[in-house]
Amino acid sequence: MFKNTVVKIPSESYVSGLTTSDLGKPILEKALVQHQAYIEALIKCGTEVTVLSSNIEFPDSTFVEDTAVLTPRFAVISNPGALSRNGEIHEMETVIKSYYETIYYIQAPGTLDGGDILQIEDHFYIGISARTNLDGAEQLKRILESQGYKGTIVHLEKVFHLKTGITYLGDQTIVVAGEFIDHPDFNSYQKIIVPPEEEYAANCIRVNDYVIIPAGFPVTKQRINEAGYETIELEMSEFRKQDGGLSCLSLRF
Ligand code: CIR
Repeated sequence: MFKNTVVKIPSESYVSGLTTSDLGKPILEKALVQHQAYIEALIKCGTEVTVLSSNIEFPDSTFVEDTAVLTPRFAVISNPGALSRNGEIHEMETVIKSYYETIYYIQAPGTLDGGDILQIEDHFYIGISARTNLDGAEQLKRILESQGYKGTIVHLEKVFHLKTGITYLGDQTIVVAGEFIDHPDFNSYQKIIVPPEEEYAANCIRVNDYVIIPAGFPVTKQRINEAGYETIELEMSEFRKQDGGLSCLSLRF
C-alpha cells in the first residue's frame, strides 16, 4: 500500500532534456496537462501527493523516480548517471529527509538511476544500464542486504532502464516486454506479456487498487484487466518523447 507520492512539475527547460527518441520535441503546455492528469490519478489511487515546483536548471527533473530508491524503513539517494541530472538529488534530499530518518547514499564513482531498480516483494532487481554502473549496483545491493532484502543484479541488453521493460503488479505477477519475456531471473513469476508493438506499455504502475497504464495500448490493457486489475489510462505522449514513462514521474512509498 502506498500512502505517499512525490512528483515535480516539468519546467520551461523540459523540452531541452535528454532523449534518444525520434518522436519530436515535446510541447510543454501539453506535458503540463498530462502531468496534472497524472497527479489526479495518484490522488484517485488514494495517495497523498507532494507536488514539487519546477526547476529550470534541471530539464529532466520531472522524472523524480531516478533520484532515489525508497523502502518502508529507509531511503537511498541515488547518484544519477547522466551528468546533467546529477544535481537533481540535492533538492530531493531535502524532501526525503522530511519523511525518512535513515538515509543511505550511492557514492561516486558508483552511479545509479532509480529507474533501474525494480522491487518485487522483498527482492530488488538492479539493472546495469547506460546510467547505472556495476559499482553503483553493488553499493545498493550491499545496502539492501544489510537491511534484510535480497538484491539481484541484471545486465540490460536493449532497454533504457530496467523498468522500461518490466513492472511488478503484486500477487507474484509481472508485466514484461522484449528482453525480459524469457529472462531467467524472472521465470518464477506469472507473466503478462506485452506485444512488441506495445512495448511502451510495459512501464505501468500499480498504485493501491489501480494499475495506471499509458493510453493507446489496448492489448496490454486487456491482458492486465483480464488478470483482475482495474486500470486508469493516461496520455503520456509528451513524456514518451523524452524517454519517460509512468514510473519515472513519481516516487511512491
Ligand atoms: C533521461 O534521459 O534521463 C530522461 N529524459 C528520462 C528519464 C526516464 N526515467 C525513468 O525511466 N526512470
